[in-house]
Amino acid sequence: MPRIERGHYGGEFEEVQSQTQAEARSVQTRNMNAGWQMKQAGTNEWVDAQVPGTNFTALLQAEKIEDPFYGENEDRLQWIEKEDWEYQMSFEITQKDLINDKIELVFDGLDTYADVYINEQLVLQADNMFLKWHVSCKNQLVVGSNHIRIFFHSPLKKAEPSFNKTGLIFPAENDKTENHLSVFTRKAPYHYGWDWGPKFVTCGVWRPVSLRFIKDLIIRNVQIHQESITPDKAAFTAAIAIESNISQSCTLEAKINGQKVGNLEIDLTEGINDSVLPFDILEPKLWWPAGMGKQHLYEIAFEVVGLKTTDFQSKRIGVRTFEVVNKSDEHGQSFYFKVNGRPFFAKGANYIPSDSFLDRVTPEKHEQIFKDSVDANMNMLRVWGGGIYENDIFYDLADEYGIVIWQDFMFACTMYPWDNDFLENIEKEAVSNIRRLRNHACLGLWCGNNEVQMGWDNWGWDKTFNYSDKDQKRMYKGYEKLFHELLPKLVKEYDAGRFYFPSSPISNWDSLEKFSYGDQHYWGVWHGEEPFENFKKFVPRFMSEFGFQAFPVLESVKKYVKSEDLSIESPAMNVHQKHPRGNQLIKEYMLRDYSEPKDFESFLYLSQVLQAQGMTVAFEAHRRNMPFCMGSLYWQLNDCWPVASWSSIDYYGKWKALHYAARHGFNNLLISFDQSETELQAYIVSDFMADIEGSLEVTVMDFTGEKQYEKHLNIKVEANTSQIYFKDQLETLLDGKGKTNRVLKATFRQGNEVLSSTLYYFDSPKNLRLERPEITFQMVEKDAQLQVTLNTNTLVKNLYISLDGLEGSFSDNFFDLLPGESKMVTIPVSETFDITAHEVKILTVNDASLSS
Ligand code: BMA
Repeated sequence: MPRIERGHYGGEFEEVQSQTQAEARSVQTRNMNAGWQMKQAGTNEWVDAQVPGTNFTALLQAEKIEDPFYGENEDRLQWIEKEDWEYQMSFEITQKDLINDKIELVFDGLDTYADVYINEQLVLQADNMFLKWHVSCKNQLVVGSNHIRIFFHSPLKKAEPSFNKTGLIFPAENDKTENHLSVFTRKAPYHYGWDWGPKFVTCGVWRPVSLRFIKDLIIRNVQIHQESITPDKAAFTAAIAIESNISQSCTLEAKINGQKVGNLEIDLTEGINDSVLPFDILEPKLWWPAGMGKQHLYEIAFEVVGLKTTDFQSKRIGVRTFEVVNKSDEHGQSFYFKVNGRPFFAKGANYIPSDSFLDRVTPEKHEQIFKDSVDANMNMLRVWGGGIYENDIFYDLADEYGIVIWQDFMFACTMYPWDNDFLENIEKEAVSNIRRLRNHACLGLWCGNNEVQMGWDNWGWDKTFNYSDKDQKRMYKGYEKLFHELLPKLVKEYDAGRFYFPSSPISNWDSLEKFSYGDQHYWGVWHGEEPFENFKKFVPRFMSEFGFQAFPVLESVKKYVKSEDLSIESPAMNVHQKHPRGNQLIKEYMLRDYSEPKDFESFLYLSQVLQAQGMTVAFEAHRRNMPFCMGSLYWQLNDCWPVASWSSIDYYGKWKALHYAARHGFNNLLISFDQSETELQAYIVSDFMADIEGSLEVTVMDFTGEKQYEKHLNIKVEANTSQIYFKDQLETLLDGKGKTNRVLKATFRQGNEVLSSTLYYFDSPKNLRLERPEITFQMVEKDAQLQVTLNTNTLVKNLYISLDGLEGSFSDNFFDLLPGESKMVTIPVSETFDITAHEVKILTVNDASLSS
């Protein structure tokens, strides 16, 4: 598969590799990311500044501030958002450069209110972090040294006049600024604080900068539209906008692997020239989401030929059909995805930006997100509306890894202003981002916002903020204008055929009837304090959010607080717990299912075991109920800083117990149990594309490993279904013996290969008679892998193994270990790895509580 050349951001110019000689190119791009400096406005102390970057990261690198994520530093750094900041850099321009017809300064992103001066002449006043800016600047440039200065206004100060004019405090309850100023500024909402995120309201040149020299013409835009697919042929059209400085005839060509697949004669005139170029891919190979097939991608090169100079753009596309089926049916209203005509169950999570300081999210960090997603058998991520429209590379990776992207527009949990200037700004933002993302194979849908309609209907904003009837009417009219009129109109115009809906979820989680319609965020567990068991009752047509918090493990916590702060309620730990009832809820739920943990480390560990246990109930309930329910996206995949949160991967990239549980719960073949008063039933849920014949083995044993029940069944598991394949009476299974020291193991094999295996307990973990185990292990280093083989004399629940100072990814962790079955865990290690230098630590539920 062709992989594109990656820069830090993967912006447009970096993906362009002309097939023509450089001299003949009409467009030359010069990287302008080096040599920047930054200072606080009104001072004279310049420091070197990385671009892409932010004021915070520049200050940190210059050692002007301490690590914002450490201890209680967040509070100490709040002054930064109130100040203005200036960036500057100098560059050379030659006589030859000035021969070009046009020269543009291109900012892939400015955060956010930025006045840009070239040689002290104002050329741009930016006001939207999500926009890319092209500034025509030939007239401002001189031969020799040139200077760019950017004045970044404090986003808070800049929003104040809008607030004063409106006279309304908008209901942005996650925004920790005094008057919820975030709503007036088109900047990542999570920068103002969230219930998992710190408040760092940044400024800076957050995406790459370049200078673009244009001779005769430039391809401004390419939109590829798939017209039809048959096994013989996929037919496309490419709508191409060329900006020309000349009037001349030429040819537009489309090529795949150097082979011409389409061409069009065009008569260029000065200005924008729109053309539609049809092209075909013969015997197309389809693109599938992960787990369903391969991710075939075609790189198409569009080139203008027949002129003195040329321009070139390449786009990578997948051949596939996509449909979101959101229609009335016998239950209510469906909500599911179909790819290449096949309905599929969406498995995945909600993605938030991977850092508060976005320049730190490297291509490697992005790639790790996708590796971790695919390793956990996911096929979908939701880019949630309180973050950012991600970098190009994010969507490139989603294409490559087969992760379907549910894309929110960046609006979350509040109403918004509705004045014309604001709406015009949003229109530019939406058009720019729709254009940028629409050719990606991974793009599944557009959603207007996160939880705005739900909040408006249910969260009592009218009372909390004392809105008059008139204000309420105005506010909601503004809402309708933006989410029911403007955004759907733009999606239709710029990305025709892609599904759009105004707000996720479709309704609130307060009554069961609503679960028959569309997508849901079920927060009865956690916010509503309902038991995990309620995940079985509140099964929607598509679950786009549900979650439960856990702490990072001790090795991670030690990275962000001092040793004297290692207790749950220490001030530093509290800075890193943003949910007001977070600790209390974790403790409450924990004591429902586990005995009190014996110390801080056991508490952290048990919080993860608890989170994984609760979420497993949900994963299985959702999947057992397919095709009624067709999606399970949990809240949330990742963190933007080290914190107690709903994430399954902590800020440092360490998988929590939940991520291992997601891998199991999202396996293409899942064995899942449902217990009534007297009977136990085993469902097998298959997301496979074909039926599978194999054997199901069910055994029940006590915690010393002694078997008392055994059954083998030869079965055919039907593709893309959830069905019951086994049931038996509890009495028979337990053989009249106690349920507190018995475990059932079910394994599905195709030939000798184990496709799925599950353990089932007949009682809550708290009631299980777990003994203090004797665990033995052997370690061997082989082929740059450390292999740890573990054994036990009695059943061990949720064994967590760590090796002091070893950061690598463990092939498994937090697993149950049965006596008589050894388990090997592998960890990649370097050549110089020294086995003796790392102390092994093992935590278990058996040992974690005060009573054990
Ligand atoms: C959902 C999300 C976020 C929030 C999470 C946990 O509502 O959309 O706003 O962080 O719940 O409270």
